[in-house]
Amino acid sequence: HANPGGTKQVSVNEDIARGLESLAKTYENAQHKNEFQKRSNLRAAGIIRNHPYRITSGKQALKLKFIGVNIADRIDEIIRNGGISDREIYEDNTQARTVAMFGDIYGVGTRRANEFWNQGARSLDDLRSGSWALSEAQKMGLKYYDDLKQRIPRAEVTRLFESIKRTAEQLDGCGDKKNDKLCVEAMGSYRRGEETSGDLDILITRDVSAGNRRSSILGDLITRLIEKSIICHTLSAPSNYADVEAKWMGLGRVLGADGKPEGPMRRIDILMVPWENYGAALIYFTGNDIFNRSLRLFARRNGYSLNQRGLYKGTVRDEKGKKTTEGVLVASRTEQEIFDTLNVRYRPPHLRRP
Ligand code: DCP
Ligand code: MG
Ligand code: MN
Repeated sequence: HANPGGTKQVSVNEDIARGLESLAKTYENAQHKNEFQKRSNLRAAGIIRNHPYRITSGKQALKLKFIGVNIADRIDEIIRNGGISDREIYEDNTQARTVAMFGDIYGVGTRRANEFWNQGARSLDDLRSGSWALSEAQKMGLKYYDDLKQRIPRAEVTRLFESIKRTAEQLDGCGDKKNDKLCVEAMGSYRRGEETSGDLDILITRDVSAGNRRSSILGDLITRLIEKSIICHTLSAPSNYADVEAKWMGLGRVLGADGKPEGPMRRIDILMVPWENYGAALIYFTGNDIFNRSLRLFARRNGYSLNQRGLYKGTVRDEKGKKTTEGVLVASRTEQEIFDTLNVRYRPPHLRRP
């Protein structure tokens, strides 16, 4: 046994553990925090410190639980240089920050962000020049990087929403007078009453209860919004604008008093749903996502299944939890109906947190 007396003793791997801890600290100090990297370095430091025998190489450390190739490389460096140098800390810090910045580009995930780094990109301007394989959404994300990073003040969400709602109601047969009532609501963080929003989420349905038309207005609405230059780019269009359920995602901004675009570019999501599913869509699109997950879990534990279209009873799932039978729709028209059926008290949007 390496520590026969059982007394507290400095680990035979103390230098390696300290090196990994100092690396973990750089992640903590990084402008973009990288919790995952920080925690994996700290966990590795603990494991190495408690290992009873001297670790002499990264390869040897790889055999230990929770030590991966990145940490193993670090261990080799520490052993080689007797610690982590300031230069290494700086380089590590820069990589973590840059990869996090790439990951903040709309449409870029962690994997792609790391690929950009490995392919030599070191700045947003590097990505803007050169021949990178970028999707249309990523190009827009890059172009409006600074705009899209900012949250939208509530007053601006209101203005943008009102201008879109007005445009919708001006469409043929959509005005209140024509008895073809259109419901246009601002959703997400805005409906929950938050002071700022990451984007503007809009839910639209057509009240068909008085025999009105069911048809979608989404295609016409987007066309009109582009003509008015409220909408500037489409990031994702529905496969068929005429579907009664369809989602559009894109970019737009408020117009000034002179009718000219004003202020930063903003993300806009518009969801058109059938009247029958309106309540379930309201719950889904109001969120937040954690509240949704817990309500869905609650439904499931009580023999139901809840999604953005409705609440179902008698859903059958296989061992993996995958649905094999959808079940029977029991509530979907209003939020109240869904809460009542689940036998939970109605929760107003501003309290929809887990
Ligand atoms: N939603 C969800 N699960 C997801 C994404 C979204 O349940 N994976 C639902 C809940 C969200 C709503 O859609 O509240 C709107 O999505 P947003 O991403 O726009 O999130 P929020 O509007 O809540 O926040 P933000 O202010 O950042 O836009
Ligand atoms: Mg939102
Ligand atoms: Mn959204």
